This record gives sequence, structure tokens and C-alpha cells, in this order.
Amino acid sequence: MHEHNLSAAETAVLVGVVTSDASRWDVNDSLDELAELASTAGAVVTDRMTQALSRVSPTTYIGAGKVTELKRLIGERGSDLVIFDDDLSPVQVRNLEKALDCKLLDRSGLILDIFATRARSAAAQTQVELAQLNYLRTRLTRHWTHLSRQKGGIGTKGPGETQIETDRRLIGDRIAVLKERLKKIDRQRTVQRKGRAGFTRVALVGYTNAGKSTLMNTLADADVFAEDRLFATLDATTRHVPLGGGRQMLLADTVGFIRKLPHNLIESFKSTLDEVRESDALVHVIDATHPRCEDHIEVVRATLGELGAADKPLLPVFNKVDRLQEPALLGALQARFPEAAFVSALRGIGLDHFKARLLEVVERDFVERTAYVPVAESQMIARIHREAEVTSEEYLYARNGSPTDETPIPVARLRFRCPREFDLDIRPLLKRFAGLEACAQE
Ligand SMILES: Nc1nc2c(ncn2[C@@H]2O[C@H](COP(=O)(O)OP(=O)(O)OP(=O)(O)O)[C@@H](O)[C@H]2O)c(=O)[nH]1
Ligand SMILES: [Mg+2]
Repeated sequence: MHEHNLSAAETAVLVGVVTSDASRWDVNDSLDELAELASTAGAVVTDRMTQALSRVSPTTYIGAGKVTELKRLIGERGSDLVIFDDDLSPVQVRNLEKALDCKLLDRSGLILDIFATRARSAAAQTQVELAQLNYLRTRLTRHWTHLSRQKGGIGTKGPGETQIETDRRLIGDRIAVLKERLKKIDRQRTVQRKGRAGFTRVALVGYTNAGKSTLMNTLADADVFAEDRLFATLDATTRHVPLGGGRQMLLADTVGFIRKLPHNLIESFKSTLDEVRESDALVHVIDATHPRCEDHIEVVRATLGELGAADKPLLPVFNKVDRLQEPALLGALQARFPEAAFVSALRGIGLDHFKARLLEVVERDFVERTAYVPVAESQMIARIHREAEVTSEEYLYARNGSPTDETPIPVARLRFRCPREFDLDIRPLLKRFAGLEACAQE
């Protein structure tokens, strides 16, 4: 599906600044990624412009001389769009628009635009629109008019012109409506997730385009949309996957991460990302062929931290090993990441080893228990069913061993597997029944 037919011809100039605190990301790598984002959004990148500055100019992002140079360049090229590698402040937007007289987009705006074209489900659409409105709102506060110029094309998907053009109060109203809708979706999802308790839940995480959906498809024989484009997946999909040894897991595929993922998006995708937060373990899919794969790993770790999921058991998986040009590269990665699995999701290489490793990671945090619970304690039995994986359940009679009360009572003998956390919660409650001993019915 190509939503961008109309705007496919939009040509763009990319602009990035190299500052001393640019850490390990080289501006060219950063612009490579920006170019990929731009082409995902349907733009044709004609030129790149970079400038080394001790810090970004607070008024025009790049220096005054560069602004003139940029103005000349877009005049020559007849560019439709200038895309900045960092987020612009309202002041920078206003000044640059005045100086360049051209449609401007910053990194967050571009990512939001891609999300808007990708969103299929009602949930994703609501989440993206909410993020876009929050993004626009901060830009509307001090700078109003630049939006009227953005008619059609990249940077204008999602919330229709109507909301943008009316006024901030209307945007506020719309945000309230969307939040209410999201709450409803959230409640439905919570109900759905409850039905899945007791299973080992594993979430696929990773940089966008690493191959999460492809791995999901291979493991679950599923048909999740996978494509060589950024942010192919926006919705969480869950499938049963056999892990071997009669064990099953519920595997969730979800939205990919990227450097400088707009905070607005993380906020509004919170419920989609609950799959990550609530899982028992994570599989971190890494594109082994990407020259910046180690930086991607860092970005994913940081994003997991932001989500409060940094401490979950995690299995790193280097994917696309079929496409690694140099065999030495594989050896080097294996030496650096001895705990990782190495697979090709597309060609089905290394999957048995991957599953075995995953089983180990998952088991590490699970315990097996047997408990006798009086049938009268139906809430307790229900809770165990809800939060643990019950492997066997028998109904029999038991005496509680006290000399004063010899009457056998009906009990359930439950064997279950559960996360260590649940065990710590429930063990003190089960203590009351510790004295129960199975006996014949009298
Ligand atoms: N050569 C090779 N290509 C792969 C492999 N796994 C995935 N790909 C390709 O990588 C691209 C991205 O795959 P996806 O599965 O969509 O990646 P994703 O991580 O789900 O990406 P997003 O949903 O965008 O975050 C697709 O073109 C896949 O065909 C692999 O093992 N080998
Ligand atoms: Mg995907």
C-alpha cells in the first residue's frame, strides 16, 4: 500500500549539526538514519547539509551563514521540504520559516508522520493522533502560522487541518476525547491480558527493522506484516509459540524503537508497550548486519529503562546472520556477546538453539510449586489459575492434622509453575494450609 503517491515527488534537504556532545553518533550516521526515515515517509532526499558547532543555535539551529547557504540550495533544487535532524523549538521554527520560506520538519515530526501513515488499528490511530496533537500543541503556543502552510504531503498526516486550524482549545478538547477513547481501549486490553495470565509471556523488543516481526512469523507460523521499512509494526500482536518440552509461551511483537523516539509517542503508546512492561522475559532482536548495531543495542536498553523494563530477564538475539558478509564478524559478535543467540529469522537458521536459550532464560525466573488449598477457598484457587500455569489439579480430601479437628475437608491439590514474584506473594497466604494432609474420605 502506498499512501504516499501524491507526495512521492516531495524532495527534501537534510540538515544536521555536529556538536561536541554528539557522543558516539557520527552526524553522517545520524543523517543516514534520517534519510531512511525520510524515504519511509515518501520523500526523495537530494542533499545533506551539516555544520560543526559548539552548540546548536537557539534561534536558527544552524548558524546565520549556513541559513543563507541553505536558502540558496533549496532555491536551486526547488526543494519541497527541509528536515532537521533534531527537534526544533518554536523560536527556531519561526525564524527558519521566515528565512527559508519552505516547509520544515524536525525529527519528531517526521517520525510522527510515519507512525500516522502506518497506524491501522483504532488503538494505534488514536495513540498516534494523541501524540501528534501534543506535539503540535507545543508548537502552536508561540508559533501559529507556520502550520497553515503545511498543506498536504509529509508532516500533515493524522489530525486533519480542521483541528490544527481552529484553535488550541479545540485541540485540548480533541486530546481529552482521545484520552477517553484510549482509556476504553486500555480497559479492553487489560481484560484480554488477564485471560493470558498463567502463560509465560515473552515480548520481542528491538530497534526498528531488526526483524522482530519476521522472527515472530517464523516461530509462530504467523502472518504479521514485515517489511524492509522503518516502523512496519505499530500494534502489539500476540501468538502462542511452542518452546519444546511441551512448554508454550505467549510471544508479543510490538513497535520498534529508534534513537530519539519522540517522548510523546512513548507516552501515548504506553498501553501498546504494556506488552513489554508486563512480560516475564524479553527477546532483544538485533540486526547483526547493521553497521551501528551496537549503538542500536544502547538505544534499546535506554528505551527499556524509560519504560521501566530494564530489569527483566533478557535474551539478546543477533538476527540476519545469513546476510553477514564477513564470517569474522559473526565470530567477533559471538565473542563479545557469549550469552546471545545468533539466528536468521528469514532463513530459519539457529532457531532451535535460540529456543533452548530462551527456555533457560525464562526458567531462571520461574519456580514449580505444589499446594493443597481447601475447595472452600475458591478465590485463592481462582487466583492461582489466573496468575500461574497450573500443570495438574486434583480434588481429594485432607485433614489439617490438628487433634481437635479431625474432619476431612475437600481440597484441591494444585501443581503450578509461576514467576518467582508471584510465589513470594502467595507463599505466606498458602502457609495457612501447610498442615493439610491428604487422607481417604471417611
Ligand atoms: N536477510 C535477512 N533479512 C531479514 C531477516 N529477518 C528479517 N529480515 C528483513 O528485515 C526487514 C525488516 O523485518 P521486520 O520483521 O519487518 O522488522 P521489525 O523489527 O519487525 O521492524 P519494525 O516493525 O519496523 O520495527 C524485512 O525486509 C525482513 O525481510 C533475516 O534473518 N535475514
Ligand atoms: Mg515489525
